[in-house]
Amino acid sequence: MPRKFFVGGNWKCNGTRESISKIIEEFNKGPSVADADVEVVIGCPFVYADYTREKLRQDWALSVQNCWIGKGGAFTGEISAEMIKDAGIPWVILGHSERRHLPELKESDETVAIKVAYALANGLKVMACIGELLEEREGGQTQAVNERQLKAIAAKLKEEDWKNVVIAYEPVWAIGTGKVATPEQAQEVHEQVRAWVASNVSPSVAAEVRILYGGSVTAKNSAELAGKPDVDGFLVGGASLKPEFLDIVAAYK
Ligand code: G2H
Repeated sequence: MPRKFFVGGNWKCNGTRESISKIIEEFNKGPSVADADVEVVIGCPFVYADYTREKLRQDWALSVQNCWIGKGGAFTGEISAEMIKDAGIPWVILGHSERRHLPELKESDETVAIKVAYALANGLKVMACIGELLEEREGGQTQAVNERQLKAIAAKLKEEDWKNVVIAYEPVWAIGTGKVATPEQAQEVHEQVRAWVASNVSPSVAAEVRILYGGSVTAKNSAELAGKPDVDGFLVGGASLKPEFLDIVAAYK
């Protein structure tokens, strides 16, 4: 079965009711994807989830950008996977590099892996992010870092869990910097990631799992990236707050 193209928007910590209303008005003008070979998911801030769902076209799904590591309880300020599921939100982005690397957050491979497993066990679908820092790339560590991050996640999942996971490869040096990976750089890593999944999870999961590229994706560079055989879609930050996101969605064609 061919892998259905996947485009995730990651609004990060951006937006107001006014700006969300405006951008959704633009998104809702785009052609229906209900029967198209593309799945579209918008990752909004928790506090705007209901508002976004109310306004957003029904053929695009909703995600949030984080969740608590386990069951809810006395964890002030946190939001559990059960709550996200109960609120009718099907997706969560986990392991984003901003959560892994910002000094205020510093989520470890293990924390990310526990979150991924817990979210899946509670009925959410997960965009699981991995990716290397600039110094890791320059030190020839790209493959090792991606495999280490993946290994932590894979160790906690059963084979059937993977049908609810998409992997987002986001080289940290390309995030929000305007420095996009070349299609060849993206393909090289995506191929390595798929090979790792084939050897360490199973060949059928490797054949089916969608591997997204993230990092300064724009309407301009998306078509060429999408042309690479192991690039199954995108996780888009800055450009998902702009009308050009519709052109990125159309890159599957
Ligand atoms: C990477 C990406 C979205 P941007 O973080 O996850 O952001 O497209 O702004 O580089």
